[in-house]
Amino acid sequence: MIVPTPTPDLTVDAFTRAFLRELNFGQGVELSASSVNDQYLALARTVRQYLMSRWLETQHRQRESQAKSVAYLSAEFLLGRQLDNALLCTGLEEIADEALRGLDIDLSELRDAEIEPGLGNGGLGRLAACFIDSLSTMSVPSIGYGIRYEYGIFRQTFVDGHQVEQPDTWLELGSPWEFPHPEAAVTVGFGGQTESYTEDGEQRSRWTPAWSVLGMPYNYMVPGYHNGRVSTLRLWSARATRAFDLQIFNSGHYADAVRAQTFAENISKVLYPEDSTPQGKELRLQQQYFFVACSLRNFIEDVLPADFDLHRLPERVMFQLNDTHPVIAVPELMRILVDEKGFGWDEAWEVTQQCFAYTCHTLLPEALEVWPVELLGRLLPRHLEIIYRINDDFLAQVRATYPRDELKARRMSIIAEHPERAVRMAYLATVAGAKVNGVAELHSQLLRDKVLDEFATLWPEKFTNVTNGVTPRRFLRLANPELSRLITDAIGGGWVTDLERLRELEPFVDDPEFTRRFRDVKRRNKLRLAGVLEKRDGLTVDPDSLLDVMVKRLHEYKRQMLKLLHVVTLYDRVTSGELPIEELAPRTIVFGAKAAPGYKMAKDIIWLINSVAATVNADPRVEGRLKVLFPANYNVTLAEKLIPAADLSEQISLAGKEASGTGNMKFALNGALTIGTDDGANVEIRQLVGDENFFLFGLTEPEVTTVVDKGYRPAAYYEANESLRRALDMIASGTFSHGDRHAFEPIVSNLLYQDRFLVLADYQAYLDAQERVDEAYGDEEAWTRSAILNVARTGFFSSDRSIHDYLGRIWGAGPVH
Ligand code: 26V
Repeated sequence: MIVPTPTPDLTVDAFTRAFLRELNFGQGVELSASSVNDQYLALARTVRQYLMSRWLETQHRQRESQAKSVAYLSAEFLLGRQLDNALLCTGLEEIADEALRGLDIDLSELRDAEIEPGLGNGGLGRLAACFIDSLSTMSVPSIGYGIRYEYGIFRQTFVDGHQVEQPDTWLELGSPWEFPHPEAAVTVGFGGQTESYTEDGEQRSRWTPAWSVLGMPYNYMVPGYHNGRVSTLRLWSARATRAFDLQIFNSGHYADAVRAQTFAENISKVLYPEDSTPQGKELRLQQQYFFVACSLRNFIEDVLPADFDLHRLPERVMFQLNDTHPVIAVPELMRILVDEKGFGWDEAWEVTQQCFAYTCHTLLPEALEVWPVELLGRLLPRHLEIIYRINDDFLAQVRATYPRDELKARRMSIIAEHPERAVRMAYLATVAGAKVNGVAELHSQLLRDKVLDEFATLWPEKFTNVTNGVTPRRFLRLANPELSRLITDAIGGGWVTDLERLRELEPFVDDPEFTRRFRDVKRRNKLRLAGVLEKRDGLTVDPDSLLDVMVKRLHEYKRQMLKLLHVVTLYDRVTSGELPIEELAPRTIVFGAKAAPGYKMAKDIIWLINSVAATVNADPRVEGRLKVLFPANYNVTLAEKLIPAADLSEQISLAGKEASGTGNMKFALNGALTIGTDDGANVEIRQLVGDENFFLFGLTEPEVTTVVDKGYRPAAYYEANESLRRALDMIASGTFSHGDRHAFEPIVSNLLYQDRFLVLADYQAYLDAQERVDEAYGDEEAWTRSAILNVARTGFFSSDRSIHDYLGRIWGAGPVH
C-alpha cells in the first residue's frame, strides 16, 4: 500500500462528501456562498483525489521496474482542458454528474469554467499532448518535460476585423492540476567563462557561469485511460536564485535586486507565439537551455537511483527531441558526462548518441532553427566548445568518407558560415541522434530526399518515419460523446484503446438504422456548435447547411487564401447573376486561425477574411445560402466543438509543405470528408478511406517542383482565368473594404507577382473539387456512407499507433504492466 489514506469510493455519496470537503476545507467557502470558480476548483481537487494513489503507485512501479523510460522533451504541450479527461479516465463522469446534481450544480457549467492551458502554438504542441496521453494509456514508463509558461498562446480578439493579441492569464483563477515542488528546484547557469586544466594528466574543462536561475518543477498528472496508471508531465518555472538577489540586496540596491528577480523569472514568462520563422531571440535560447538543463538534471539525479552507472544510461532512457527546440540537451549531456562525471570524450559520445532521437516537424527552410555562434557562445560558452568538437569529429568522418570533397564537408557542417556563423540545430540533432524521423510518409521521404539528403545517404539506417496520430480519448470519446455512444452500441467499447477496431463499423454502412442515427448525431453536433458559437461569439449557424471548416494556424503555405478565393467566387457568381441563388447549395464556412503577431501578411489575411465575412453575411442576396464565420481565439476547447460538427475538412496546403497535419486526422475520425491536396498525412488518409471518399485536387509535390523550376508566373493564371480575375479584382477594387483600394493591395500584389505557395496555380482545380463536393452533398445517403467510411477506416491515426511505432522503430522501450 503506497497511499495510506484510502481513495474515496466510486459512489455518488463518497464523491459528494469529498467534493463538499474540498469546497469547505480547500476553498474555505460554504456551498451556498460558493462561486462557479470555487465549485470548479473543488471539483478538480476532488477528481484529483481519485487519481492520486494511481499516480504515486505509477511512480513507485516505474522506479522498481528499472525499465527504460521515454523522456519526451518539448518546448510546448498544448494540453487543452484537464477536467473532462480526468473524469473520463477515472470513470467518474456519471458519478460526478449525479453528485453535483444532488447539490443543484450543473456539471457542464463547471466544465466550462476551466481555462485551458494553452502552452503551445499548434500542431507540434498538441502532438506532444496526444503522445503523453498515449504513453500513459499504454503503460509505457514515461515523463514529459517542458516549460510552465506563465502566459500561454495569446488570446486572439478582433478589433474592426484586425487581430489584436491579449495576454493569456490562464493561472489567474487558480490551477488545480499542478503540484509545485519548490524544494526540488535546480540551478541552471548561463554565461561566464570556460577554462581548461589538467587532472591526472588529462585535459579537462571547467565552466564558471556568470549568473544562474532556479528551475522549479510543477508536476501534472497524465491519467491513462482505464488502466490504473497516471504518468507525469514536469514543467519548469524560472525563479531567481537566493544568491542572485541577496548579493545586490546586501549592497543596498533594493530596486536592482528586485529587477534581477524579474529578469530571472522572465525566462518562463511567455510562450513565443511564432511557429514557423525562428527569430533568433536570446530569451528563446535561454528558455530552451533552461528547461532542458533542468530536465536532464532531474532525470539523472531524481528519476534514476542514486548510485546509477551512467555508462548504462541508454538502457534506462531515450530523450525524444520534439523538433530542434530541445537540441541543446545534446551538448548539455556531453558536458555533464565529461566535465562533471569524468567521462572520456569518446565514451560520453557513445552514451549520448544512444540516448537521443530527433523528430523533425517541418519542411520550410525558414523554419529550421539556427543560433548565431556569437549568441550561443556568450550564453553557453562551454556548450559551444562541445558543439565545435562534435562538428570536428563529424567532419573528419565526412572527409574520410568523401575524400577531396571539401564542399560536401562545408554543406554538411553543423556550423554554417553564411550569412553569419551559426549552429544549425537540425544538423546537430541529426548527427547526435540515434534516429531521425519525419511525421508522415511523404514528409519523411522529403526529409531523406531534400532537407537532410546528404545525411540520409551517409546514414540511411538512421532515418525513419512515424506518421502522427491523435488521441481518441480526447478527440473522439470526449469531443463527440454522441458518436462514441453510437460506435459503442454497434461494436462495443474496446475501440477507445484499439482504434483499428473502428473497421468493424464498415458493414454498418448498409444498415439504415445505423446510418440514420449517424446523420442525427452529426446534426445534433451542429446544433451543439450553434449553441456554443451563439454564446461565445454571438454567431448563428444554420444546422441544415454544409459545414465547411478550415481551422489551423494562419500561414501562407496552408493557403487560407485559396479557401477565401473560393468564397469570393461563389459570392461573385450569385451577386453577378451568373448563378441563380437556388442553385447555390447552402454552406456555412468556418475559419479559425491565429497569426504570429509579427507576421504581417498573415494578419492582413485575417483582416481580409473578416472583411469578406462582414460583406457576405450582410448581403441579402446570398442570405441563407452563404455564410462565413470566423470565431476569434480558436483553441483546443473550440476545436472539440467544431470538429465533430464539420461536414467538410479543408486540408489544402501546397503539396510538399505541410509536414503531416493532425487536424486532418481529427476531422476524418469524426466523420467529415476531406477536400485536400496530396500533402502530409492527407496522402495516407486518402489511401485508407479510398479515392471515392476524399476530394483530391491540386498539384503534386513533384509537379510543384516542376512548375517552380520552369519559372512560375502567377499573373499568367490571373490573365487566363476569368473567374479568378473577377475574384481578385473584387478584393483589389474595395468590394470588401468600403471602396478602399489600398487595404488589401499587399495581399493581391503578393498573389499576382510572387505567390510562393502557388495559390493561383491550384485555384481552378480547387473550384472544380468544390463543385464535386456540392454535388456529393446533394446525395445525402451517399454522403453519409462516405462519412461513416471515413470513421471506420481512419483508426490508423490513433496516437497509440504512433507510440507503438516509436517504441519499435526508435525507442527500444515497451510497456510495463
Ligand atoms: C518553429 C518555431 C520557430 C521558432 C519560434 C517558435 C517555433 C515554434 C515551432 C516551430 C516549429 C513549427 C513546426 C510545427 O509546428 N510543425 C507542425 O508539426 C505538426 C506535428 O508534427 C504537423 O502536423 C504539422 O504539419 C507541422 O506544421
